[in-house]
Amino acid sequence: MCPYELSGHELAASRLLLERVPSMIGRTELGSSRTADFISCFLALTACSRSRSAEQRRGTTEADVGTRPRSHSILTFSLHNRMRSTLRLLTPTLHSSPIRTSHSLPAALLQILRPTQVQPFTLTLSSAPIRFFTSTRPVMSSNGNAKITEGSWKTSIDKDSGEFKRKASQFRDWIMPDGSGPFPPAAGRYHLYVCLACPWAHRTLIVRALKGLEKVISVTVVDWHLGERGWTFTDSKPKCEMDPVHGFETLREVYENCKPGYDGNVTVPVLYDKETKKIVNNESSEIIQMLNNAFNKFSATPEQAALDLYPDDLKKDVDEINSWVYEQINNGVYRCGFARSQSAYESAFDTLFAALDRVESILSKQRYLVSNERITLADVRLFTTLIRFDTVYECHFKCNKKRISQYPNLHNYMLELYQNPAIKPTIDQQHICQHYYGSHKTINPTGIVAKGPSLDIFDVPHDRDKKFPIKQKA
Ligand SMILES: N[C@@H](CCC(=O)N[C@@H](CS)C(=O)NCC(=O)O)C(=O)O
Repeated sequence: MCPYELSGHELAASRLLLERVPSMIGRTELGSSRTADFISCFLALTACSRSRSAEQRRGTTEADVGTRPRSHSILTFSLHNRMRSTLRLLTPTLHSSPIRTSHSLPAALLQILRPTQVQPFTLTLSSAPIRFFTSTRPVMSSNGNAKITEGSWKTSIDKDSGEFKRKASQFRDWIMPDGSGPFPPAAGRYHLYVCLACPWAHRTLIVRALKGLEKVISVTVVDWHLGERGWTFTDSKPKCEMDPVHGFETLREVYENCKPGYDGNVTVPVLYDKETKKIVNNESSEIIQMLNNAFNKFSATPEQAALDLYPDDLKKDVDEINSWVYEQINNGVYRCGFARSQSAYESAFDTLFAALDRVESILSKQRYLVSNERITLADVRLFTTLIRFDTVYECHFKCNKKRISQYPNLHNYMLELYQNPAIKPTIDQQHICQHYYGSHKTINPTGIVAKGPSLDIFDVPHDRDKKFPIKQKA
């Protein structure tokens, strides 16, 4: 045990490294627990420069990082062998980084980790328990895994600015198209837990339908009401059912059954493996990539198998569009709705409507977001926000500068996607309205559900085929 101050050099290196986390997460070479691997590497890097001699002595990378005497925070971790090879690969980053200022831990950790949306409990590694202690009380889960239950990590609202900050998902395993890894593609093995109101879960239902995987991946729809117990199962509301896999009453139990002591957010969608009884992934942006390319041999038709919503030649453009559409539109409506200060709300509002103008401009020149010919994951991701906009976000989240129906191209684009025979059945207005107006008591204390128009208003002809006819391949 040799606690020490994290130096400016180490912090700067860590920050540099973490800036690269979002782009690294999508890559396969870091193994199945990519986020965990990466964060472990970050921690290792911060510690390694000081503990190299200890490493040599013990034959393992093991270090204690902390600040004293002010916060008495001690971070203890061990690194298993798989991490060590990655670490070696990344070590040059540490040495080439500039020296900046010194911070105290955990404030420094928060500062570094928060912009990347990586939560501290992503540190959890089954074979390498990580412990985190604070000066006030040790925080340990029952299985010895790391978690931080104090401070701003627990809340989605920034205390100073009143801004809403979405937390990162924690289950990030992958179903590989080639069958490698612990979760090979298979028909009937995987299950989706979704809420029909949730735009993130909706993405997964749309891709499942477009790819013809309805008979391959089963689905359970949770109760639209998000109450004190989180997501619950019911069989007394349309399209909902009790948990068919375990018979649990709440989704939290599914998380806890998979990871005892889990105390993070219990969110939908969840991609679940009925065979190993593990949550594979709870991050919609990754689940849709898996549905897009891992299950092609099980698609209902050859056309659906061939459909690629994230083709190699467009990947870069899809990623680029997603990066700002996510932050400014998908999450932007939530940043308006959940803001706790006028300035946070107005800033999110201005950003949102500037981004909608930007999308409108793109769609005035081509049929879909990244291509005139092909729908991609970028369209799926934008659509789930658009379809909720005029009926929920405008009123409930105060996104009321303009309606989508006032943007000619965006509106017609939305109509086209809405009328797609695979997409239409995935939309449920009752679930959408009941959930938002009924569940967010801080925004709508009466729980009165705005009656609004029915979705029939979207059953009018759109102009996209006339405006941007798709050239048939010879
Ligand atoms: N990053 C996640 C976000 C999922 C998410 O936040 N889902 C919301 C429903 S719209 C949820 O389950 N919230 C429950 C909670 O926060 O307690 C994803 O895209 O999968």
